[in-house]
Amino acid sequence: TNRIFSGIQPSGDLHLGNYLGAIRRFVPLQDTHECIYCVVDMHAITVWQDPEELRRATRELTAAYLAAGIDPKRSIIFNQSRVHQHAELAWVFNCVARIGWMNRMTQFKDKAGKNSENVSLGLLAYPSLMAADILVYKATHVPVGDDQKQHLELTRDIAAKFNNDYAASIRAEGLEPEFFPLTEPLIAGPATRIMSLRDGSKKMSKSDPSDQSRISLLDDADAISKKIKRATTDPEPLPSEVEGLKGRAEADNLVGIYAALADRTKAEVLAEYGGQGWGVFKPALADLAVAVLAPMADEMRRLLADPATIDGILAEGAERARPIAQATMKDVRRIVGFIG
Ligand code: AQP
Repeated sequence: TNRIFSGIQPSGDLHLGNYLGAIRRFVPLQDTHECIYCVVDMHAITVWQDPEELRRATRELTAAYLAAGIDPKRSIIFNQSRVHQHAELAWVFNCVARIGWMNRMTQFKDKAGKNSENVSLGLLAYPSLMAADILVYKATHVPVGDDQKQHLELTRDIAAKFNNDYAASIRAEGLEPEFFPLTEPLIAGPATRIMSLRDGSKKMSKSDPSDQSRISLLDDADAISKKIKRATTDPEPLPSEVEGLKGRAEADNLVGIYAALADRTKAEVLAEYGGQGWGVFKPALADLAVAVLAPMADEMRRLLADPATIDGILAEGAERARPIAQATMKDVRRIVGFIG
């Protein structure tokens, strides 16, 4: 069977990049795969989160999943901390993975910066927990943004090393030699990396201190329009061909956002807007963004008005996820040699 797992951290305001690069892509996969979509609250606390804010962000992300069209009857939606097997398997993986592997992760280097001695141990071990999230369900595919590819490769390395280190025990227990699958990425279409509105060389991110750098999923029409109008650009008009976007990171980003929101290619967008200035293109982009995002924001607000229902959906999702995770951990305990 084909099983998908993916997760997003409730670590701040969800933004257009999270939507176009992740959430929106989760929806059609429900037609072809068994899907597990997680709110990875344990990942979020690798950097300090205010507890009340963590609860708010957990509900907001759940509301975004639902408003985008993820159906909690067909797919499993839950928050990670509720299914304890994630943490349990992550510990085993901490003992399988090597510190050197973790030190090589570019996201760790970016997030830790120069201060790498004084970030949480959890931030370094993050990919090990991510591997546990995926492999505790033996997921075959993970839809990831291009920024998460390196972590998924590490997940495969951990699976392979576990299968190899414990090969004799896996055989003795009568289990499949490829006990953990080598999970494949699901390659995304174009515009999977949305860049900051202030700086075309940085990705749009929840943790960017500038609110102007991102379009948040709960921004109202006015805020969306203002942010797009103020977005950094060069003074040149739009080129007529995709080639002309080379070396123009900001222009490339805005055209990419338009294309993704309109479900068209950049070439098609440029065929329409090539030669036009920003005074024409930015208002058109703002209108399009509002048309796509406003209905979703309305639905998110409606859902968030009733937090008990959201919490109930997460609880039910966890009830469905847990037996799958328990079955894997039961085997893992025997494979590793734990009694009981
Ligand atoms: N700018 C982006 N463009 C496209 N996709 C993106 N994703 C994140 N930023 C962009 C995708 O959204 C999912 C969320 O991942 P995450 O919550 O685990 O954290 P992240 O990738 O570190 O995302 P953020 O928003 O930048 O959060 P912070 O600032 O906390 O690090 C992933 O599928 C990711 O690919």
